[in-house]
Amino acid sequence: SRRLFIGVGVGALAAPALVAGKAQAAEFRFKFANNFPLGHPMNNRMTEARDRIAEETDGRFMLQIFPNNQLGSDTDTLNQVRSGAVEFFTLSGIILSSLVPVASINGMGFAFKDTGQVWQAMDGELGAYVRDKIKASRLHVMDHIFNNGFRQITTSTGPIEGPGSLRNLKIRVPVSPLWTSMFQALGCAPASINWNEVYTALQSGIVDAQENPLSTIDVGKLFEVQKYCSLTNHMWDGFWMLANPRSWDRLPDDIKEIVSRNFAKSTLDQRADIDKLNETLRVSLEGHGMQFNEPDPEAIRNQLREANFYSEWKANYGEEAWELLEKVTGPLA
Ligand code: X2X
Repeated sequence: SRRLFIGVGVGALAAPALVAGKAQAAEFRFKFANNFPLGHPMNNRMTEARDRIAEETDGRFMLQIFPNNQLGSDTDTLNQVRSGAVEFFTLSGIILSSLVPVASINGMGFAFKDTGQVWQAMDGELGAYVRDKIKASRLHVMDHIFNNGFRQITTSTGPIEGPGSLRNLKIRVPVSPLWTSMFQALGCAPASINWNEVYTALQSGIVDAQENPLSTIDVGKLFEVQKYCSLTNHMWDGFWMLANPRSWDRLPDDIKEIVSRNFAKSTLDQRADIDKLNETLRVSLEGHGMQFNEPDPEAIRNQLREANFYSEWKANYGEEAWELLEKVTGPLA
């Protein structure tokens, strides 16, 4: 019968085991795009969310995961989630700031002491403030931010021992005014490059350095093209789960609730996975030949103070946002 045939095509990407018995195409098929390969905790945990949601909605809602910038660079995919070509997209708040200026505030240099402070701010008033601004920019955003982690500097040329090593360093930074401003204040020559071009840019020597959390250095195999890793912990970065607002609003309330709850669970699971990786990956990266050092962060931070970096960004974000940040971190400048 016809019913049997319809069932065959359903769910190549979307939880085949759970829907194999269903003779009905999903009512809602939403794409989720992101910049990490399969095997990264964000994709592992979102795969679990996909399967739980398929089961709880009885196959009505199917998530299709497009990893590894398959649908385009981060800059391109931001346009796609705005237009509705993609329904969900995870993007660093710091990159999102090209559209929503205050969204980079979690990346303020040397602001958070540890991830405890990060969650206090991002699950608290500061995160709520940022999400309101994102929603006012005609994007929907889920309540919890994924973990990328504290960022470290890698180079092919030599370790970062202090502010002097940063002078004229040709370093890749993601496409974002905060990143460019911060590394200029540190005396570097930053180049804005999307993540999907970073490996090639390092390999071909367009830049000599980049900065990312250890889990991202590892998943991007940057140890193949970078020798030194300096543990600067210079900023914390995370990913907001953005949704096209028209697509989101089309969902019935019961499905919205199931999706929100399962995304939230997977986000909290992913945070813990990443914290663990960032704590333990040093040894494995050393095994790949990387050399680590731990420069004094205060000396680098002083360079930012002297360049008036903090007062400039306080003025950019405004008093209200800055106060919410300092409420958690203490005075920054
Ligand atoms: O582009 C980067 O460096 C990355 C992967 O960390 C982000 O998505 C911000």
